[in-house]
Amino acid sequence: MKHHFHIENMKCNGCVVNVEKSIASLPGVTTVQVDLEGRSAVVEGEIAPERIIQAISKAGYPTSLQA
Ligand SMILES: [Cu+2]
Repeated sequence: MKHHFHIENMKCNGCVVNVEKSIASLPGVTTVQVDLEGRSAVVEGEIAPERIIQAISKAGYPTSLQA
């Protein structure tokens, strides 16, 4: 399953690393691609998108599912 997210508040590559780490540490995630300029992320894996949203938001980046 591939999930697309819109992520607020990423300002530098450090933010990208934070977001990547918070997603990659979740069980079931196989690949993570974070786009700083596009303020978005694509995540592949067997995981509910709500869990990903929760993890990123908790790291300080308000996130929503992108259609
Ligand atoms: Cu930053």
